[in-house]
Amino acid sequence: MPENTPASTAPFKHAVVTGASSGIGAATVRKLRSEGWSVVAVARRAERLEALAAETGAVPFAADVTIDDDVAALAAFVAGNGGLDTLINIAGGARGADPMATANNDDWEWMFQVNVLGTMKMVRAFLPALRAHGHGTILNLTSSAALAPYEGGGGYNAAKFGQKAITGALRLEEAEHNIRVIEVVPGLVQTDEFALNRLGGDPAAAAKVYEGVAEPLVAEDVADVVSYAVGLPHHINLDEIVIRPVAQAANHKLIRRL
Ligand code: 8X3
Repeated sequence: MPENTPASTAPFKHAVVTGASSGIGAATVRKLRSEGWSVVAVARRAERLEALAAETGAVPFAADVTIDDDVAALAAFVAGNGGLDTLINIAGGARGADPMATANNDDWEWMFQVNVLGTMKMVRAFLPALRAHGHGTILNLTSSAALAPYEGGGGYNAAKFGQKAITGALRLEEAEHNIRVIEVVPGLVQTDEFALNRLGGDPAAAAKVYEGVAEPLVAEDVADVVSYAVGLPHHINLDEIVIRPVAQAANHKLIRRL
């Protein structure tokens, strides 16, 4: 950066990416690194982060976004390692596909913790640095489950509707601080862990989610869109990007060729 360029107006390209141990988070770290970003990769599973760091040159930091002390330690670490201009909240997920009649308290609480409270805690911790930077970006990964409820989706729908709501509030609150807030809203994405985690680790049940779908999205498809959105000139805000496979014309219309 030229010496006379104020830090607050310079392109910076320092990102923090959560959910980095697998799936869309890991693919996003790979994509951003390939485009020259500095990345702090965050997830609970340290060994996976170490492998990703060795592969990509990202800086690993093991933390649980739902734990206040972890988030505070992460914020201090980032502040001491070059700061950030872009926060990418990918940590999240679904547990269970029960109807309301048999809803499981623990599953619902976990989904609210990681999708809603985890996003809030990360945003709250990093807003001071993003405001100080002057051209901050926050990207939250929600889901098409935030657009329409479906049977067996109640807990996940509620968590993702909630995460969508806080993303909207944040955009309104932070515009005056020149922080753009992007929401990426994926539909069916075939990853190693999403359906497996949701369905109690049952690989056959997880495979059925994608059965007969010619080309579900993969993590790299979403990572491409994430990196495009955060790489645009800062005055352009893609507020809300819905990304689905062609075979999924809507939540309720998924073409399976069986
Ligand atoms: C995942 C999309 O269709 O399983 O976030 O709710 S869906």
